[in-house]
Amino acid sequence: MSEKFVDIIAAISSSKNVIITGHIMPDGDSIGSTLALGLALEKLGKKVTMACPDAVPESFLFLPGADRIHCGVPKNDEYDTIFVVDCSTPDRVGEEMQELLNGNITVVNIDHHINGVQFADVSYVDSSAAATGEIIFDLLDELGVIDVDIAINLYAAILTDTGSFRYEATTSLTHRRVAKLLEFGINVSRVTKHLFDEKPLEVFMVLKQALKNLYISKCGRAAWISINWDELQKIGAKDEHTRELINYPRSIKGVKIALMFREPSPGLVKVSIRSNDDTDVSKIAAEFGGGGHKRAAGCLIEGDIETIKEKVIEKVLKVLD
Ligand SMILES: [Mn+2]
Repeated sequence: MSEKFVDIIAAISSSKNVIITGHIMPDGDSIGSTLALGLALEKLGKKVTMACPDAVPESFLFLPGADRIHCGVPKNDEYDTIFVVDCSTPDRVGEEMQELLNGNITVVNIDHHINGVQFADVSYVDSSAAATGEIIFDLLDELGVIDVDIAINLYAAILTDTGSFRYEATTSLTHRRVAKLLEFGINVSRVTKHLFDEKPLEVFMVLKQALKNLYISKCGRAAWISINWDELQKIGAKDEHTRELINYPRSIKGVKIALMFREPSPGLVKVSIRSNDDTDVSKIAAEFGGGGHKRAAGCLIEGDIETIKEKVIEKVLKVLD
């Protein structure tokens, strides 16, 4: 047995009643990692509650076990251990879940973000992993508990966080892990159809609106797109329908830094920042109270979306100079 997971495996061994959660505004890595770990711990005889601070986005509802994910913290339960996946800071689990972290409970954190905060009793952070799903794969592989349902969840986690193996964080190890997952009998075309090729109409309505707000800086090295709360309301779209918008400014030739501004609730602005070269955008996000990875970062800022856009773009242009 390898040394790297001894503390996590000890925490698993001494647990009986566990809760697992990922982050607010969940992505595929957050949901897939929660499910994979949850299904595995159940096979190991634990009482498992899988939770998510926000509702599971529609495109992930096909994942095995997704119907069991509880939105928020289920009340009246006495957990001995909480597993927090894909979260670099405790506030990523949302206010309600964060209260749980402060209680009489063992906190285990498994993550792959850089510059995170140490908030758990047991932490395993590997920023060389392209997805938290890669770390969970190693752990569950070592425990010998992976089956096809768990494999599908890990595959979805890794596929979504690597942009289908297109992002820089993708390594030969990523592919080796996925090769092992496929051996469990994943129906690749079915999974990728659900994840990428079957989009709700709202996604296109949002795109149509947001493209009217696609801009590029004079220097051509920064581009941004945005959609505000009123526009989302008119369409009847949810925040989950906006997640692909960042790809449009990001894929303009010559753009070094791309941004997306959206307003998931009135007066709250989510900024996503992507880097196409060596600029570390997690540093830009950190200046506004956020974080992330070198090439993909974000922050949540309260205030007027137009003012926030101006401020963040000004900072980005300064960094590019
Ligand atoms: Mn992730």
